[in-house]
Amino acid sequence: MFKPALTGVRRGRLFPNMSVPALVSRLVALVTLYLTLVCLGSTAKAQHPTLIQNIDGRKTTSLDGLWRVIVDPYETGYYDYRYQPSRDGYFKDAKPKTESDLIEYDFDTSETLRVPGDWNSQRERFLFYEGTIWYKKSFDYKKPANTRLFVYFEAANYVADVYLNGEKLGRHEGGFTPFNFEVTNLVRDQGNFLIVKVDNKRRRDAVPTLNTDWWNYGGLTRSVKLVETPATFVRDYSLQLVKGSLNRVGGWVKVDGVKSAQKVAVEISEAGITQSIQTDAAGFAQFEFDAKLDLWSPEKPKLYDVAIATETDRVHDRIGFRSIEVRGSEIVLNGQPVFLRGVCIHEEAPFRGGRAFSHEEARTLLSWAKELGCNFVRLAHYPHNEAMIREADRLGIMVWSEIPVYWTILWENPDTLANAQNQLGEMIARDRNRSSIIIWSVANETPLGDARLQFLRKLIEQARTLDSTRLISAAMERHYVNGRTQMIDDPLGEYVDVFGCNEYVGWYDGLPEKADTLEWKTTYKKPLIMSEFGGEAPYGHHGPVTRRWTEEFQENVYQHQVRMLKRISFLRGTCPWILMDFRSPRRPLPNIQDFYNRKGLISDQGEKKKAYYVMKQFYQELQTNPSAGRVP
Ligand code: GCB
Repeated sequence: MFKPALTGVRRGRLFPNMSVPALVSRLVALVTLYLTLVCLGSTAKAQHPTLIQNIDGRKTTSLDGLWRVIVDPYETGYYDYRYQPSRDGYFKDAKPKTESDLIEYDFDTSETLRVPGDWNSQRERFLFYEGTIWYKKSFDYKKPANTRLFVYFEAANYVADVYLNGEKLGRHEGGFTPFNFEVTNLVRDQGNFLIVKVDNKRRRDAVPTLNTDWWNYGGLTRSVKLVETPATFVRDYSLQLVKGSLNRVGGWVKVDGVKSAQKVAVEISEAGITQSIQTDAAGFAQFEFDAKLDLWSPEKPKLYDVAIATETDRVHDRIGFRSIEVRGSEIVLNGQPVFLRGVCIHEEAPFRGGRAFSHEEARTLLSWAKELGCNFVRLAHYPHNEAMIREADRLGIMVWSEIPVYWTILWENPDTLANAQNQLGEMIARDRNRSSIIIWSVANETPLGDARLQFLRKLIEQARTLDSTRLISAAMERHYVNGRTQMIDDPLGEYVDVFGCNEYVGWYDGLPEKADTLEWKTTYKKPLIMSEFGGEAPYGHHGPVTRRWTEEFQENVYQHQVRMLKRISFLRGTCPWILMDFRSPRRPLPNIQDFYNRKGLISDQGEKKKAYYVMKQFYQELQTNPSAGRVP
């Protein structure tokens, strides 16, 4: 949810002939009304039309590093004692003017936290903290004439209220997608202070809702940047192969600024392409052109240098071109059927724990997946940081990306839907030019029902409108029709391109051998990705194969799973749960879990468990013979 603040109230126009005290009191009333509206969650639902595309292709100044923070569990810095939004909140960064002044906070002598970074993993006493922390960063910025300046947040979990120099820029809801605010008219050469209130309290009506099986890492979990652009600049663009084609590129450009109607060139110089287009008065232009390109694939992840040039701006990107389709039960990449050898990954940092955010961590996780034999990853259960997607582009790993519509969302609440739609829109806006992403997934393990179906259909329609080229999926429900047949006939199946299905046969559902007796059926002729399966064992915990929590038990789950998976004729992908152990508040078992979900094939310290090798061998077989052992 992105809500820019109201700005620019001018005395002369709005309040003619008003005395100064009357004017002040009117302004106070207005501000209070506004803050109340923001607090109550006003209904203005912007579709992030303002997100700047390809932030790394821009001139940026990092605001990462140490930020001053104030922990505020009662939100004293936001509400007064009547629980009304306060005019003199911490965002004012007030200082005593005389020695008798009463001000009960001081950012400049408060403790610090690193940004990017969740707070939970930075201080022992914040491990379980869910609430508000205020962040403050001071900076100077000499903005050249004829430029614009934005502050860009790669993500803040979960609600962020943002203020520059005491003025509210806006509020953003949703913990895993980027947002930006323009600060051109507020920034000054010296002494700027950016204050962000970040609140990660879980809410029943939020997305995700109260109940998840992952850690609710709070804070400015990803980088914060100042982005400088020309007065008129390329705000957004899309470039992909047209659906169903291997040699025709389609897309659009959106120019923003006073000179929005102008000539734009789309250049792929390595392929000898320069396409000229003209934007309309709203700054928008669409294009399509023929192009003979080396297609992006896991075997050859070719990326082209693409430039979008206007009279006033030039932005570079690295873009791969590939097609992805479904034909009957096949998933078809660049015209060839493909089996998705995948693994699920949470955005958790190897070795150190906490939310991952860096290219280095992305490379570690994705190279572990490659070593396992993967050509595909499911980035669960929310949009991961952009470095993951950029590295997947480079390494040639196809990606399933999803929003945190997980378990028990409030299907009938229009605000919950708007929130999910906004997060879906922001995910697609950020990553629509990344060739690695082949699937947008709209939900995980959601209970059957009419309200749920209507909710998810709206998300699917939205995803198709925003991006006609990728496949849509969801991890869906299945059920037993007798003790031996697993049936996939979730009504949502009609609307997706590919089924996702999570099953824990051998772990939550019977013992490992149960898998040998099962048959899988579906009422649809669509490909299936087994999007989760597995079992838990801490690395190094050994014992008899029949003893739960041992590596041997986990290995046995995988052995029986693999045999079962090979018998599913419409299976076109597998994503075991999960690459690496991750923190979860739902996993307290002492000496085994200790608040970690231990279903990793690899421990959080990078140690490979026995089950890892079962999966690796299956993927080796599939690499040499994509239909290895599977029934036709
Ligand atoms: C699931 C969920 C996943 C959990 C996993 C588990 O079905 O989709 O988020 O972590 O099971 O380990 O139980």
